[in-house]
Amino acid sequence: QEQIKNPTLHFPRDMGELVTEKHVQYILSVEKRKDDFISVAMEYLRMNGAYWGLTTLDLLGKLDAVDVDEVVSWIMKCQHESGGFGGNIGHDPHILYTLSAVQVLALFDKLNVLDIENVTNYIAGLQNEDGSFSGDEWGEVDTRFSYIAICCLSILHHLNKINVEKAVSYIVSCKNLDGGFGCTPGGESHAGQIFCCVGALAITGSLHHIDKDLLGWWLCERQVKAGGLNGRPEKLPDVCYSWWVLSSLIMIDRVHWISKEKLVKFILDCQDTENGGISDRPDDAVDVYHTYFGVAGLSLLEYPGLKAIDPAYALPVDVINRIFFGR
Ligand code: GRG
Ligand code: ZN
Repeated sequence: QEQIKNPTLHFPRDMGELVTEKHVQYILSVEKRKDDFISVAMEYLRMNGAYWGLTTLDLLGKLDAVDVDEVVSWIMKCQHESGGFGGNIGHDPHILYTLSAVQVLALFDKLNVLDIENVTNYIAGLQNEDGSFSGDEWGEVDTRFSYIAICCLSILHHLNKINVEKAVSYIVSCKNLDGGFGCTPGGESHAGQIFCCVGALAITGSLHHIDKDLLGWWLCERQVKAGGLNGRPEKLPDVCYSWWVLSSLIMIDRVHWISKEKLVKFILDCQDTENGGISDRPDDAVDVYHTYFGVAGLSLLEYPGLKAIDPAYALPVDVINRIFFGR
């Protein structure tokens, strides 16, 4: 049987293939369709949606299909005087949207439009006495926000504005006996939360706090018979865990504990091969979120023709190299 050459992976022709051009058209059509029902219902997520859609385009090698100035000027209109960004123009700032705004500007090599002091002061101001982070002025605490703060400040070269040692010890206090992490101390292990904690520990050079074999075991047990990954025991597989679980396995160097071939097949089976886009499970409706995580997962799996993505920063490796090595 004909195989595409790859030193570690075999992609049999009958596995189906990534319909790249259809996905590009799908993302571009969603970006334009701003006032249909779903877009209105999801309006508060527009900044995250921009990150998912534009990162997907970049991984597919088609970022040049969008108008950079239009995107950058819209992003800057979403910034609040506090330095944080809202999900859309006129919305309250939140750390979630602030990371997406910074990530999109990084994709376009436009971080220079930012008032870095203002943005980094906003993020640093969300750190609490115990080292944890709140998501906004209302105070909800979650390890998601620890990851976001650390990722964002690292991209902006301002990790020194927070107490990194306390931030790390708070994350470690959310570690469970099964090797995983929850959203607050004692919270149940969940793959999304594990990505956040492992990512934050990776960025701060603190992975020694993780029992890699124990966590690797929990993570590789997320692969179900059909090849997809779930987010917790007994749950259904979902394409987005191809990101949350797989990136974590890569960061702790245990990715060889799952079947990459079976996972590739599961993701490809979730494509709408006619109209583009990827869904959470085969035959469900597609959305930009799962399209991003499907393509990002395939990138982590070294699927041919895709840009490589960094498992900790969730940005293309060439963007990360530009930020940290100036090339
Ligand atoms: C830059 C990639 C990136 C992320 C930014 C927001 C964030 C940081 C991370 C979110 C991590 C997280 C908690 C992801 C999980 C999302 C999800 C699918 C939740 C659903 O969980 P359940 O348990 O659903 O309700 P299932 O049925 O899948 O268990
Ligand atoms: Zn999902």
